[in-house]
Amino acid sequence: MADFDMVLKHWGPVEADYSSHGNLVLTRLFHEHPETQKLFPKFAGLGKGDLASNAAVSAHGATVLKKLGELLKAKGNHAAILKPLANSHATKHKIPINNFRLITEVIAKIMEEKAGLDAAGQQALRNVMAIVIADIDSTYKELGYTG
Ligand code: CUP
Repeated sequence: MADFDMVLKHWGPVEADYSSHGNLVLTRLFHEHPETQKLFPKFAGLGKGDLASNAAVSAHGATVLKKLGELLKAKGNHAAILKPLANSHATKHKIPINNFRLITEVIAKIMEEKAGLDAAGQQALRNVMAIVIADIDSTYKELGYTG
């Protein structure tokens, strides 16, 4: 089975509640990699309990997971989705490329816990994200952003 489909097979539980899963992803990312929290000025001062109940954290987490859902469903034909995203993350949000690798590992773990994504499914997610991240990196380089 294609990598996209292996992940999409377990997408139902994520899609059923993007906000809760999105909050979990960002809260876990900030806990495991505290420096990533500083990339979000709105969230920078929040402790763990505040993060879990913060509507803006849930909203951005939901945005991230919805984007990933769109990318999975595009099955590699994702240039039109990814270009604007890479542009805004380079020029506006200034998110260095390695953060996408960090969030990939967090999403793999959350999907294991909450959606039963097994080891092969987690590898499939890493494979999909490796392509996505390489494409973001190309746009970053075109823009002269060295993140
Ligand atoms: O949208 C958004 O916001 C994004 C999403 C995505 C991209 C790519 C892939 C998948 C998803 N984001 Cu934001 C991202 C990120 C952040 O924010 C942070 C860190 C990392 C990543």
